[in-house]
Amino acid sequence: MSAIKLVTSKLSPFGHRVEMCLIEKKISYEKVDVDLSDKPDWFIQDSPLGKAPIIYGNGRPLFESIAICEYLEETFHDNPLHSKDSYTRGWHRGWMEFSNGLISTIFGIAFALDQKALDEKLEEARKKIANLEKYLTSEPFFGGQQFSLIDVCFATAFTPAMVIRANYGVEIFDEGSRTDKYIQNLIERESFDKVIPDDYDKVLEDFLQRKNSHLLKLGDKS
Ligand SMILES: N[C@@H](CCC(=O)N[C@@H](CS)C(=O)NCC(=O)O)C(=O)O
Repeated sequence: MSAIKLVTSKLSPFGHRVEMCLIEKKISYEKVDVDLSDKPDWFIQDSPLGKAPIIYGNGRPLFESIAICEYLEETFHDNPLHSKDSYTRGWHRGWMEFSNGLISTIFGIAFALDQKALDEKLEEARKKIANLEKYLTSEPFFGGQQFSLIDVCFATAFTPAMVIRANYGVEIFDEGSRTDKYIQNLIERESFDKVIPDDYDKVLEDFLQRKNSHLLKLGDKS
């Protein structure tokens, strides 16, 4: 039997974050995807904020992806994803919060209904990424050689940005930049490959259609 049951949705970067953490830490889990546009009653009952992901482990369902990842890290000691140094952990936790803001801005690009809204969100994203770029001074990962929770957060935060760039031609970060190289290092991770569904592009496109996203008007994706 799996130690953890993860309830998420196929497109959720927060769910991808938790699943990547589970894989990196080699924790056995089972996964259930829910349709967030038609939430089942049990999900509404169990998720206090009505959001995915949640996990079932040892007691009441846990919610909020960072709280979940921190729980996993504190409980399953093998394959640590946090530095032993408390100051570094604090630094990384600050950047984890930054990654949440980045996700919301990147999804703002996806939600934009016209060119003006898209340009505004794009400028916001590029400012945030320029800020990150200043601190990307180690390789191959955020903290150097050790792959950490903050790398999980950035890998999964940037996934929609990569697909938006590839399929809709919107450059959220510059090719060849430190951010670009950093993301390349992250996506080579086996755990990343495992959590991003094969039909991610299609799921994102369906989502953009439901939201009437301006991105779909930006040209032929073939
Ligand atoms: N802060 C939350 C964010 C979770 C979140 O926004 N999940 C989205 C999917 S990516 C969701 O469930 N949206 C459905 C809704 O808000 O109704 C976390 O880190 O878990």
